[in-house]
Amino acid sequence: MPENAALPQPLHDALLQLLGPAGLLTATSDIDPFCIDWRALYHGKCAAVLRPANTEECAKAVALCNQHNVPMVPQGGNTSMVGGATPDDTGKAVVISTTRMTRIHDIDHADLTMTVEAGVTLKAAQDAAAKEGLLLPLSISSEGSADIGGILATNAGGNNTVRYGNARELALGLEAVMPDGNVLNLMRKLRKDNTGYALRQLLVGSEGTLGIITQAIIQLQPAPRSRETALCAVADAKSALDLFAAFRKQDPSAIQAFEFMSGTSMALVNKLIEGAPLPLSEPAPAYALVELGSPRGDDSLRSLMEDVLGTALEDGLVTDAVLAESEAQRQSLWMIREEHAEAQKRAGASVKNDVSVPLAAIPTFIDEATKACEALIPGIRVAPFGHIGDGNIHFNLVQPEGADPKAFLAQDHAMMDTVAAIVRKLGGSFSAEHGVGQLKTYMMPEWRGGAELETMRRIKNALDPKNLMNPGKIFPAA
Ligand code: FAD
Ligand code: 2HG
Ligand code: ZN
Repeated sequence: MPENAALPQPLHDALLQLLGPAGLLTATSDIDPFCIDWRALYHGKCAAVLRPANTEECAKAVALCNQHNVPMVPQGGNTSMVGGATPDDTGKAVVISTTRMTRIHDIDHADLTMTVEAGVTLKAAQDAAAKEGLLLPLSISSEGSADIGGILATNAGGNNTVRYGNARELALGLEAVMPDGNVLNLMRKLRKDNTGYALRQLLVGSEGTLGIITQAIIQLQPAPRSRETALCAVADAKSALDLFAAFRKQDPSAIQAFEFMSGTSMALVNKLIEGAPLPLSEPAPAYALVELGSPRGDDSLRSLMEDVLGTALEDGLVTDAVLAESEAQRQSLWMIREEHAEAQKRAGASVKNDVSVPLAAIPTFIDEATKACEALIPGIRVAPFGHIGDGNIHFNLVQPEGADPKAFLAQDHAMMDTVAAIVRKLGGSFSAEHGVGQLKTYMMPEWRGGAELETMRRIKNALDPKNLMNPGKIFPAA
């Protein structure tokens, strides 16, 4: 692998003067952690890591890099599942990290908004909202590290999308440093504002290819005053969907989360994560985790949960269930769900298919994709889980026990293409929430080719004619 290339001396000196030693990292041991992704699939190189402390510093640093034609890779919590925040291995780029931009400016109770800098972690933002009796309605397992900038840049989804939408729906206002260093200030708190193109929505989900998000105004909600959470054993995805429909029929607005876990994936959590045993009497083929929430503080939610689950148990739709009786129990049920990604990481190499299909097609998708993958690689562990209420299944494939991880990963495209063909036939998407990053660029021509990809390229060229902002992401090499 090539060594880290040095920054051109005049650029180095200008950046050091602008950012100070805390804002410019060049020692290999300091910058290496910024060059490896969470899954350790990509080991890139960079010339430096820039850590601006505010928008002004970020804008000036970007302008300098642009003048010197240095590529820039925006990075937040570095939890991308698709190598989106990892530089390539030429070592020419700088990583621009938002980790020092951590101010929460304002929580507005009239408009129900929070104004934050991009480097505030989702967890810190959620906690700040909770302290004021409000809810930041986005929840993902990486929330301790993932930050507001990264979440908006990827349009993250997660556990509460079924009720409140993706990150996109929460972004009322945005500020971004564009590739030439200009600041685009879209920091408006308005729910109604039809004044031309919605540029903030262009930046949301742009995966760092159009600019660096530096601040945002996020919509909040009143915190639910009551919550009910249950883990249910079910026969399969079809039963989980029938249970979802039963809750939705009673009160769609009460469903805060509806998650699916296969027996294979659950077993990995129970085996590999300390303190996460199965809280049911015996293992099941599949599970649903349901959370209801209500602004009312009465016991109507408990009645709703008990009524629907009671009928489902009588009908055999649910074979066993545990209801959280305290906040601690609620958290331990969620811990089991949230550890799925970590458990699969510990189980060896895995190939992720973060797909979505229409709800009705999920059982067919899981059946067909399971059979196809088992035929492709004997012994493969098919371990799907995910946000089934949104039609989003993480159809993850874990290496056969004892297999060589490298040999398994060498077949990643064969596995991804096998799954993708079925997703495509069923009218789905190859990336529901994790984005394209560098992992899935090769799929773009087939899935988004023609006018759609061409329009994306024109936007990219117009805003970043030198292709300096996160090159190699989203777009396949020309
Ligand atoms: P990074 O990984 O640092 O960057 C992600 C992308 O955004 C890169 O392309 C990067 O260049 C760009 N970027 C980062 N910051 C900025 C910025 N300020 N301006 C412009 N571009 C920027 N995702 C989900 O959607 N739902 C989940 O449930 C979910 N669960 C996860 C669980 C685990 C354990 C892990 C490891 C990841 C999970 N993810 C999930 C994926 C990931 O956490 C999210 O995509 C998250 O939004 C990334 O935030 P980040 O700050 O870590 O971004
Ligand atoms: C989740 O839902 C994340 O937990 C991670 O999106 C999914 O590990 C995965 O594939
Ligand atoms: Zn997810």
